[in-house]
Amino acid sequence: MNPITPEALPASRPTHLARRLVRFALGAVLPTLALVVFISGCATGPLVTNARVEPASISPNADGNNDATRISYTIRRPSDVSIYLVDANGQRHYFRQDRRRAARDYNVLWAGVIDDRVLPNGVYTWTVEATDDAGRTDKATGQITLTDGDTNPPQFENFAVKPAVITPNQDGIDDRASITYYLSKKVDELQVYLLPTHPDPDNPNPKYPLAETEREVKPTEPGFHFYDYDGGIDLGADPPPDGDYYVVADAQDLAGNRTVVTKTLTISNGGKPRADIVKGEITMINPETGDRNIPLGGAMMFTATIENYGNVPIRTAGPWPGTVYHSNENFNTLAYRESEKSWFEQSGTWRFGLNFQANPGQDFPFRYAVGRKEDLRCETIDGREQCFLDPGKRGLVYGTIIWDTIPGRNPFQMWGGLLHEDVEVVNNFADVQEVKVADPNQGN
Ligand SMILES: [Ca+2]
Ligand SMILES: [Ca+2]
Repeated sequence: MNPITPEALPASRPTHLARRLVRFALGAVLPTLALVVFISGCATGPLVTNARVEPASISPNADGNNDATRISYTIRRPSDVSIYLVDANGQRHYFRQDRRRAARDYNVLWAGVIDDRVLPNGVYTWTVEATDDAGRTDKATGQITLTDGDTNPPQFENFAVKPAVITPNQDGIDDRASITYYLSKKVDELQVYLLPTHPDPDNPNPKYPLAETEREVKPTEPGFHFYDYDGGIDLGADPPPDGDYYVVADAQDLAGNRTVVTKTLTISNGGKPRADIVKGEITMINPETGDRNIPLGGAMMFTATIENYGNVPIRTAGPWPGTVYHSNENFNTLAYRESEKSWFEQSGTWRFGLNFQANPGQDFPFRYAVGRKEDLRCETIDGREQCFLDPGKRGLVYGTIIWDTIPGRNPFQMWGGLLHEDVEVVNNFADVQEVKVADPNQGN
């Protein structure tokens, strides 16, 4: 048996248009299956028979009325088959070109679309042409009229990707790209994704789809659209591998007009930053006595080691190891006093901090860079010095707190934390220890 076989549809993915066409095709084809006849391989006679295009007039505008026509034909010997339309200027528009076809009946729907565009209104001559292995060519022709076609393709106006290079590693510098455009009309299907400019041949699905930032305008509706792209890292995913990508925006309207636009985006130093306090250990002592009883006005020293065990640099900033805090100060008051803006809280910066029980003010008031300058790599970025603890490196942190006030609770618990500012406290409540400030008025 050689059942009538719908050809593969032109769209590369199951669009609304395709789904409608398939339903239409099945409805038309199934009742005829009972009438299928055997077609034997004929060595002679016409190659193409029974060629028809019905209806002979369509209005490809997705209004549900006469949007598509059915092209049916019989191939009687294995052939290379082309189907094309010739417009009033004599130009050919190929629907199929040199497709290898076995001997049998064929049946395919056509909605007026060639190369992702609805053809302009007009009268066209259709041709089904076949060439067999002996080089003999045969063809059938007829006319089809297109009226009221939707020939207005969707447009991505002002399509922009900024910046052109991102480093999605949550360090607060170039972590995200904004992708924006104005979509000119309602569409049926829309995708925005990253595609490597040099895809790995072993990777069958190299696309990285982008989710639009939620707004009132639905992704398929006309209007301004916005993607805030961080490589997926804020949701815990690893970003795509470092390299060059196309940002592809691809839309298809209901009539089948399809528009694809691209810009380039480079990803470098991408990855989830990973660092911790080595062994979770923090040494806190009164340097005079070696314990944690501090006379009022006395010093408590601490040391800790931070390790970057991830694959991307982590960014840090002062106050630098060795800094002395008075107990009523915090990193903000030091930043004001020293006129050093980089010491204020900064998105994406990593710092080691100390916090204590019943602390009435700023969380983790005593903050420090995650290493000494000699542990770090520093460079000037956009006119400012930025320092990084590179993957595999350790940073030494130490400092002094002068307890010249008595906390509301005494003795009190004190602990460290590794702060990834505006992202998370990576290791809160590290090495909780009891500290006591001796109040001379209470005789202890
Ligand atoms: Ca129509
Ligand atoms: Ca970055």
